Amino acid sequence: MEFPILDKINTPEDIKQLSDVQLSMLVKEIRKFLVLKVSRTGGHLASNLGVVELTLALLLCTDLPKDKIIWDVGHQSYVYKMLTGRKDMFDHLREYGGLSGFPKRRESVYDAFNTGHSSTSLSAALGMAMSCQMDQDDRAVIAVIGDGSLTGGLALEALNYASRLKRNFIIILNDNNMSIAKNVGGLSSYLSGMRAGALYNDMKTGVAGKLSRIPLIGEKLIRQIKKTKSSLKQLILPGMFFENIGITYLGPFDGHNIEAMTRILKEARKIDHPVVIHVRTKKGKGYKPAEKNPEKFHGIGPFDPATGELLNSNPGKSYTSCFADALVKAGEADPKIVAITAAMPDGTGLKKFAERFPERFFDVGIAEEHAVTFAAGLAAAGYKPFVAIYSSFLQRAFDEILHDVCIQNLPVTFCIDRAGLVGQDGETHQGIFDISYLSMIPNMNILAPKNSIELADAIQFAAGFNAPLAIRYPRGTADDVAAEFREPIVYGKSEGIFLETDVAIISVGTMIGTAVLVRHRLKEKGWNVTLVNARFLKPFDEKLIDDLLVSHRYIITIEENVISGGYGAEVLRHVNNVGADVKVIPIAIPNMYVEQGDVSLQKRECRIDADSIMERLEKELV
Ligand SMILES: Cc1ncc(C[n+]2csc(CCOP(=O)(O)OP(=O)(O)O)c2C)c(N)n1
Repeated sequence: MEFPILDKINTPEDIKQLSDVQLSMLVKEIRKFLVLKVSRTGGHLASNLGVVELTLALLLCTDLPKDKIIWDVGHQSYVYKMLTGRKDMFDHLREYGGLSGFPKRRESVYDAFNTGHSSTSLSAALGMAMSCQMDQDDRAVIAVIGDGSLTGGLALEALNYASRLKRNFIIILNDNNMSIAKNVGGLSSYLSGMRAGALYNDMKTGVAGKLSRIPLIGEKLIRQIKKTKSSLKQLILPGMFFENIGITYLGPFDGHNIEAMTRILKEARKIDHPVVIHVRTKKGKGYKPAEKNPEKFHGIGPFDPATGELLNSNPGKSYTSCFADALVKAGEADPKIVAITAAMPDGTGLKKFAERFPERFFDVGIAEEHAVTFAAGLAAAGYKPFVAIYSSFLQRAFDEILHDVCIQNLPVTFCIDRAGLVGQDGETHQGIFDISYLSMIPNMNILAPKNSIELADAIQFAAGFNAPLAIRYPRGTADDVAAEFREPIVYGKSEGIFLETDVAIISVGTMIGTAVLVRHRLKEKGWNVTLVNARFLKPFDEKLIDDLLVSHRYIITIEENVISGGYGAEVLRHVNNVGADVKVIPIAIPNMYVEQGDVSLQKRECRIDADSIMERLEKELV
């Protein structure tokens, strides 16, 4: 495929040399390029298709890399990357060692701040703008945030603080009425209200202009209306919310009109305090399948660009889907069961629960902290909340778990999807810290099912359990390794699978597949090998360890979590406490951020795959 104009763009300066005609040709080429490349590698397509013109307008109006542009979440930064010298890296988008799917300071001087989790851009950009204020540096600082990400508490905290800044600071509110799914909540309705109206500036100048021409009372009327807290004022001054908290509001504008956006960006640069430019865009713009189904194309695997059909459309049942079915079943048996998602009804599988029990399902927006304390409130009032959040996003809600759920010992179940290594989204999205950050919290209980059958059993167990409980399970296709072993779940008890002597392997959750393989290889080398499914990581089954200490010389723990604060560390602590002469070999992820790539590569890099474990055991078992 030919990209005659795009091929010549190596820096943002090259864009500034283009004629209007060339610019509109470039827009088309960028969309073609995006669809072509993402169809091969997978990635965040719909959001990028929606910001093509917006990105071009930003590049036309800034002096990069001196000026700073911060992309919220950063999943929509592909166009920006493409136009800032990285288009040749798109064949390796999200691959190990390749182009990151999110902004990365170490990747390019054009990336001002690393992102990946939502709603951070305003705080980070405000910090940069404040530093410019202190240094009397006049560079532009611009944050681009979606209407979904604006529902996050951190973004609202930053908005509250913005008026403290006494210099220019531009917030582009990229409003497509979507988070991953349809956006939710009062703020979203507020934006919709503005979206439905005529373009603000026309209206403002139109109405105010007409009123001011009324002799004697015209100006007074305008002042009066500006003071009135009525819906009329909202009609005339959309963006009142922003204006009232000290941020000038401009918009809404058509985010697909480069000329209009460059004009308003230049105007906005002249304002000596924070300003929000509200632009309307269409998620998936220019590619029919994505326009029709922006949720599917938010983050997508490789697909056929001609039809939009996924290439690997039958990967088998996922853990997410097993969880979803089990929760619907539990919900049928107990009307007090409610389900909560933070803007990910599809990703967490809760869509099924929502369809079956719409009145017992809550999508709270990208608001993990609120989701957890909201669940605590429901639990305190007698309901049985299941909060489904990805492991890495739940990091946000640490204090809410500790302070609002666990101190009161409330029966909230945390369904932690994407626990373990997640692949292409890389270091910001790895679910490798949850065992550590949860197991330190008193009253928290943690269950790691070994396969999808046990995951369903765990959900059933949770339905009858009356305290905080976290159930962790990974991304991807459900595994039924060791399906023939299905001991009923007993609180705080591990599950013995093969009971022998000498060497004991204790496997955590779905690392059972690796553990079975390692056991097999050790047995081939003549070792007697016990295999245990840890199942409950908290409370920790001390009795099991004490029993193993009697007849084993080695205890190997295998988990997909960082070593610090993990299950193996707990076993080590216990063995040290009882003073047994048994060597503990904890196999876990080193304390590091694991980069993007295939999960199997990541496992090798972390040395938690069967081959690496065997290499280590050959040295350690004597
Ligand atoms: C803390 C956190 N929770 C959830 C996500 C998953 N997530 C990635 S993008 C996204 C939607 C963002 O919506 P919006 O900001 O409107 O951007 P759009 O994709 O619509 O352009 C969500 C929920 C995340 N990245 N970070």
